[in-house]
Amino acid sequence: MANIKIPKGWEIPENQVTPESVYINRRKFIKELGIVGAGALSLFGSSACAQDSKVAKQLKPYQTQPLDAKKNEEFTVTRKQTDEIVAATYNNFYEFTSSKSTVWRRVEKFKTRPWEIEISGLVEKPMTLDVDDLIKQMPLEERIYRFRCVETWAMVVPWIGFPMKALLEKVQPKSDAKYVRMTTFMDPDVAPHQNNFRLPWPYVEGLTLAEAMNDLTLLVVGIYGHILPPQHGAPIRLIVPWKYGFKSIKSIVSIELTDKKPRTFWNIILPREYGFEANVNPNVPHPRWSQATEWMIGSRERHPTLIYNGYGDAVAHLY
Ligand SMILES: Nc1nc2c(c(=O)[nH]1)N[C@H]1C(S)=C(S)[C@@H](COP(=O)(O)O)O[C@H]1N2
Ligand SMILES: [Mo]
Repeated sequence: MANIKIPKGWEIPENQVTPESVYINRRKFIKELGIVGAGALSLFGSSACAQDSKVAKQLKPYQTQPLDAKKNEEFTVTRKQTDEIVAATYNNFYEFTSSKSTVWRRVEKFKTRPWEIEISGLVEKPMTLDVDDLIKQMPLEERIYRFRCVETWAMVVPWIGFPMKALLEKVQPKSDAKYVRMTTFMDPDVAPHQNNFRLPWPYVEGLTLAEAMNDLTLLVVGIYGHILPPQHGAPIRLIVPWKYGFKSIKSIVSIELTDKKPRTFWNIILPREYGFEANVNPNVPHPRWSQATEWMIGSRERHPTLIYNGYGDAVAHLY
């Protein structure tokens, strides 16, 4: 697996960020004007607005059901929250496409319910659960986190989820469990890039057990007061806010406790560029670009990157 030749086109989008920012600002503009349906568009005559109305209509199916959860005030940030429409239309979900601004449209056939998640390996109580049964048993809360992609884009969003620790305590890791290995669904009929046999599908990520048990580590089932929409990794995804975004695996079907460090998707593809640990660090440049600064999607804001993405107090002791 380690010798896979990566098609050039696959690598490029990881660093192609500028054109999308222009596109997204237009989306933000529509949101701010409060245009949600085609009717409101009669206010404008231009063809650009006709195009925007099409986008607004297409986005509708992804405006999912409300999901209530108490805000945990311990987890908030001073930086301005990213607009929902911006976060929902700029995604990485390589199973569907490498074009970030189109993921939200290409997930149309992706059925995220019913959905089962299997917890197995070195645990006392292995189990397979329907995701909605799991959600009912878990302590849901809302947390506003910074999020930092390895490509240098960043956002601030309110996730709804529960600490991974709560699930692990339920299945009871055995004393020899050292790592948690998580796997995304596999369905090439729905997710066309999974037909690319040169890539090591399904997407796999991993954490040490200590990282998985850290209070910051969330299993996420909602965002902005809604059920997680497909493009964000419905019905359940990981969020580890002190690590680069690729660690935060989407649409999880399996969580396995192991005693061996798992090989992970990007690490298999480009081991010199994407490590297992992948903690946000302004002082360690990516081999192809600097990590010193980051830009907030949907805006022109640029900020210095923070070590551990600003979460050092909670996680620095792990390293
Ligand atoms: N299964 C899967 N999970 C994934 C990815 C992916 O391509 N497939 N992309 C990762 C990357 S690189 C990032 S930055 C985040 C993006 O999450 P968002 O689209 O919800 O912002 O998801 C991560 N999780
Ligand atoms: Mo990313």
